[in-house]
This record gives sequence, structure tokens and C-alpha cells, in this order.
Amino acid sequence: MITPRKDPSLDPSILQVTHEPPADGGRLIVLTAPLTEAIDHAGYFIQMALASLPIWMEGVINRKYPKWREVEHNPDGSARYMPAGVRLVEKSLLREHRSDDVVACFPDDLHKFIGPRTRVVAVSTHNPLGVTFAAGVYTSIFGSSKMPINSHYSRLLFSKIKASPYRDNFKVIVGGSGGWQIIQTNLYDELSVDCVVEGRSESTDTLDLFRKAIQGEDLPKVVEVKHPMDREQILFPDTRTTFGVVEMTTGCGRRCKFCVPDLNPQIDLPKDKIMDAVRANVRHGNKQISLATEDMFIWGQVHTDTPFYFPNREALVDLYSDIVNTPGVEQHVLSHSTIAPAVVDPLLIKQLSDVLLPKSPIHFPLLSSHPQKKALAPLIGLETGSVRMAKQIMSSKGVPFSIEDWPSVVLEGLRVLNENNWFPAMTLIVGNPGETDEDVRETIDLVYEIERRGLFAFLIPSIFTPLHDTRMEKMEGVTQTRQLTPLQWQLMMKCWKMNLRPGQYSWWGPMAWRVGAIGMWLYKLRRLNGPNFTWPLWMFSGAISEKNLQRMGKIYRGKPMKVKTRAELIASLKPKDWQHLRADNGDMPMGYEPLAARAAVLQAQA
Ligand code: B12
Ligand code: SF4
Repeated sequence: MITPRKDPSLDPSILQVTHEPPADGGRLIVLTAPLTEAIDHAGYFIQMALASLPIWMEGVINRKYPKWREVEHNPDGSARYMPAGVRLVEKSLLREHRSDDVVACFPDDLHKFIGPRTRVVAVSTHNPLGVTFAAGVYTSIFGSSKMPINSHYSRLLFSKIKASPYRDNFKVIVGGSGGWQIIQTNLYDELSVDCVVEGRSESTDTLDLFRKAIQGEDLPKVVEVKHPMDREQILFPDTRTTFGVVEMTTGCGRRCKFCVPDLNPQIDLPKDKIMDAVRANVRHGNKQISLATEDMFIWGQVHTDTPFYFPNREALVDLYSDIVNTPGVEQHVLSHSTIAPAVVDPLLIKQLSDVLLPKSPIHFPLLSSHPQKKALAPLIGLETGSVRMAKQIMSSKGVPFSIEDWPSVVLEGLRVLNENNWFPAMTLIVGNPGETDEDVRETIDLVYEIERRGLFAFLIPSIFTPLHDTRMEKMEGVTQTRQLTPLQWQLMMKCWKMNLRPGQYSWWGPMAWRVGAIGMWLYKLRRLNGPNFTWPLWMFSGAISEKNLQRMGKIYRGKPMKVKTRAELIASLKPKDWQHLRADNGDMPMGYEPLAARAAVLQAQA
């Protein structure tokens, strides 16, 4: 069981506002999501920051994005956009309910729709309590209040529902990828939740559950519903989604042991339905689109004769071209991918760049060679540089390449990506169960090698979090930042130091950074994070050079690595995989040509 955090900043006076009841008695089913998960403003990064910064740092977001709380409404007061999860619940319910019985609204508008007629308030949530990876860790590094901003707003939403004068008349059902956090923290009563649904809303079990709730029957605390097994059963939004999120695939197939989405069946969704959802978004005023996926590169190659890890170049380029060329789509952002496909098919990356860069809202002036300095930044899992660790937790992460070559796959993949103006955000897991100092050193080696080669990725270290239902669910990692070893701290701080490289181009930037980091340490962080944090922070601040810190024996500076080139990686593939390689990428293995010629002869004979 995870210990829940308290939110001292929740002001009960906000909840005591009384409103006139809705004139129509309210909607039968009211759908909502936390404000911080629904906003469609300023791109993906603001939501990631809201998930990762503690509530006391909300002012930073307010200053950077003064309008972040401003949302758009439909004429009836319902939400103009909602996370894709809410839209699918809405679509699922509309299979059996009238459209004027169901509404999706922002938390501040709940009182306009919850009335005496309301029987269900359904909440979709991504990360309500901030106990998932990369969210909890940053708030705890920074804070006396460990409540992430997103978690604060999620609690505010639940408090509003709890305070409704009609609360006794309706059931509260929660779903979405963060629902498990309520189960694990057992915060049902505090948040006033009756039932958490695990799984997709398309399932008929979900409809049964809503039926029961409408009839006022008691609901179980947890309901597990089945995931659709084929592409035709998956529904698509026909209204506007937050960030224009439209699903592209479910599942993944690489079977990393810590991963939740991989537990779902590997499905790539039909292009015509994706395009309909893109057009629906545009019709409802969206100018941006993002295809949600665990690995964009499997699309078009699921359950074909070719293994999914050899991407279907033509299909992908065709899909993305049609999306960005849809009239009204002004911006497109990538979601998640893996890195091995960049080594397998560099020309695919080039062709996708040609298609996608003009519509990318991301600009990296110091990194990009694009005339308008545009860039692409998918999220990619690096996780560890230790081959020993990688074998244990993600042995297929780099297929078709052997996991023994994982560091080379990362470096070669990053080279190809950077050459094409892709600067990914790469996640690393610190504190994996059983992680030794040697494992951390190997990851530090890889991080230094990235730096040495002039490559760039935003490296986002997070502390291992055993995620619900995964094969590592029962394992324990680091639970407090004070438990981190000096090397683990160093890895985290080195990543952040490298991330700041493109930002430090003014003469005053590095100076301000040093003073700020050391000031913060003196003020608060040294007590909070313990002595192991001290030297890594000095390293991060740049006030003492890394060379000197190493001489003083305070840090470990990664050693140069022996890395395989793309040609060597390709040469290491099994001959049975050669048939899936694209010769126009070059680097074909010795012996490939006679084999290909022989295959052509056999084909002609047949
Ligand atoms: C797009 C995306 C984002 C985007 C946009 C999010 C948004 N607000 O729309 C961005 C980049 C901003 C983002 C940020 C984050 N994300 Co995210 N994201 C995704 C991604 C790729 C797709 C989500 C999606 O829209 N899917 C499509 C919809 C249709 O699926 P769905 O929401 O799950 O909804 C289905 C069911 O859950 C269910 N359902 C949903 N709601 C409800 C409600 C009820 C009542 C019922 C019955 C059912 C139900 O029915 C739907 C299908 O019919 C997923 C991975 C994935 N494939 O799911 C990760 C994922 C959800 N994100 C994840 C994480 C960790 C984060 C961050 C915390 C990362 C970080 N540290 O910054 C932040 C949190 C943001 C926040 N505000 O708190 C994790 C969640 C892990 C967890 N909660 O345990 C996931 C699973 C990625 C992963 N590989 O692990 N994310
Ligand atoms: S590659 Fe990513 S999505 Fe696929 S199983 Fe591994 S962690 Fe999950």
C-alpha cells in the first residue's frame, strides 16, 4: 500500500460556495477530469511540469503561462475539449444513453450540471495522486510540501464533487490510467469515490456498471473490465480532445517488465478511423494533433509477416503525411517511441522529419539545423545504461538488436535522430530493484558518452516505481530521496545539468544557475535530501569543475565507451532478419547480396 500525501494547500473555503441548482435538474451522467489534465494550453510540457512540480512552485507556472487556467466552453457550458479518455467514456455511454443525459465539463462548471437528476459523476484521471514515476520524485526533491500541482488540482476536483449538495444521489466512478493510485492508497473515503474502473470504457462491463449506478445499486470498489481484443472494437473521439490526442496503437510488444501499457494487446488502429478523429478535432476548433502510442513505429506492422520491430516505412510516412496535411491541422507533436527503429531504418526518420518538422510547434534554436529551428521531441525510454540491469528488466527493448548492445543502440539511434532534428525526451529509471553501484556507473558512462559525442536528449531520470499489475509490481525500489546513493544522485544531477545545456547561452545564465542551485541547497535541499546529495549538487551548479570534483574523489566521471557503429550493429543481426532490412539505408551485412539474389531467383522460379 502506498502512503497518501496530505494537501495542506487545499482551501476548504473554495468548496463552500453555493450555487443555484441547474434549471434542468442536472445531467444524468456528468463526466470530468482534473483541470491540470484537461488544459489544452502551451503543449505537452506544461502538463508534464504540472505533474512534476510541487504545489508551492505553482507561481513558476503562473509566471511562465499566465493564462494556463483559461479554458474554452461550448455554448451550453460543457467543455470544448477533454482528455481523450473522457471523450471515449462519453462515446461509449452514448451507445446507450441520450446525448442530453451525458455531459463532459471542466471541474469549475460541475455545479452547472450536477443536480437532483444526476446519478453518476465519472472522473477520468491520468495521475491523480502523483505517485507514479517521474512525478513523485521531482516534487520530493524540491519540497517541503510534496504535493504535485496536478495532484492538488485532482484533489480539488474530488473535494468539489464531495461537497455537492446532491452527493447522496449519485455514485462517483473513476477510471483512466491513474485510477490504480486510488486503489493503492485506499483514498476512497477521503476522495469520496465509490468505484474505480480498471480498463477501457468500450467494454460492455463498463456500461453494465453505469446502469447499476443509475439504478442506485451498491458498486464494488474495483471493477476490472476487458480490453478490446481487436481494432474494430476500439472507439474514436468525434469531438475535440486535449492536445488533439487520437489513439494510434495500444500495447507495445517489447515486454519491459516495469511497463503498464505493454500489458494491453498489441493493436494498431485503422487509418480511416484515425483520420476521422483528426478531422473531428479540427471541426471542433483544434489546430493540434498528437497520435497517442507507446511506440509509433509499430503502426502498420502489427500482425503482418514482418516482425513489428522492422517499421513499415511507407505506411508510417503516408499516415503522418495525411495527418499534417489535413486542412486545419497547424501543429503536430509526437508522443512515445522506441529508439531501435532509428538504427534499423534511418531513412524512415529522415522522411518523417521532412513531413513532420514544418508542423512541429517545438523550436530548439541552439540544436536544430532546420531553417526555422524546428525540432521533434518524442518520449523514448532509455531506462538504464547497464547491460546487466537491462537484461533483467527489458531484455527485448532493443530488438532486433541484442540487449548486450543496448548502449550502442541508444547512441547510434540518438545520432540518427539528432541528425534529423529529433531531440527526444529520454526517461531513465534510478533505483531499480537490485541496482548496484556498478550498474549506476555504467549508466553514468552512457550519459557522459552522449555528452562526449555531442548528442542531445532531454534526460529525465525518475525513481523506480513499482507500477500496478506489472511484473515488477511487488518489487521495492527507493521510496525517499534520502535513500539515494551518491552515484544515483550524481546520475540524476548530471542528466539535469546536461538538459540545461541549450538554455545556457547568455553570459549571465550559468552564473545565475550556480548561485541559484547553491542558494537552494543552503536554504532547504541539504536537509531534505541528505548528505549524498551535496557533491552531486555542486557538480550540477558548475561552481567546481567536474575534473576537480573527480580529483577530490567526490564524483565519478564516466569513462569512454567502446561502441558499435550502425554497420556493426546491422552485422550482428541474425541472417533470418536480413530480409527485413532496407538496402537504401546502406550498411548491409556481408553475404546479404548473394542471399537476396538467390531469394529473387527462387521467387521468379516459383
Ligand atoms: C498522451 C499522453 C500524455 C500527454 C497528454 C495527456 C492528456 N492529458 O491528454 C502528456 C504528454 C501531457 C502526458 C503527461 C503525463 N503522463 Co501520460 N500518457 C499519454 C499516453 C501516451 C496516452 C494517453 C491517452 O490519451 N490515451 C488514449 C485514451 C483513450 O486512453 P485512456 O486515457 O487510458 O482512456 C481509456 C481507459 O483508461 C478508460 N477510461 C479513461 N477514463 C475513464 C473514466 C471512467 C469513469 C472509466 C469507466 C473509464 C475510463 O477508457 C478509455 C478507453 O475507452 C499514455 C499511454 C497510453 N497509451 O495510455 C501515457 C500515460 C497515461 N502517461 C503517463 C504518465 C506517467 C504521465 C506523466 C505523469 C508523465 C510526467 N512525469 O510528466 C504526465 C502526467 C500529466 C498530468 N497532467 O498529470 C503514464 C501513466 C502511468 C500511471 N498513471 O500510472 C502512461 C500510461 C505512460 C506510460 N508509458 O506509462 N501524457
Ligand atoms: S518499450 Fe516502452 S512501451 Fe514498450 S514495453 Fe518497453 S517500456 Fe513499455
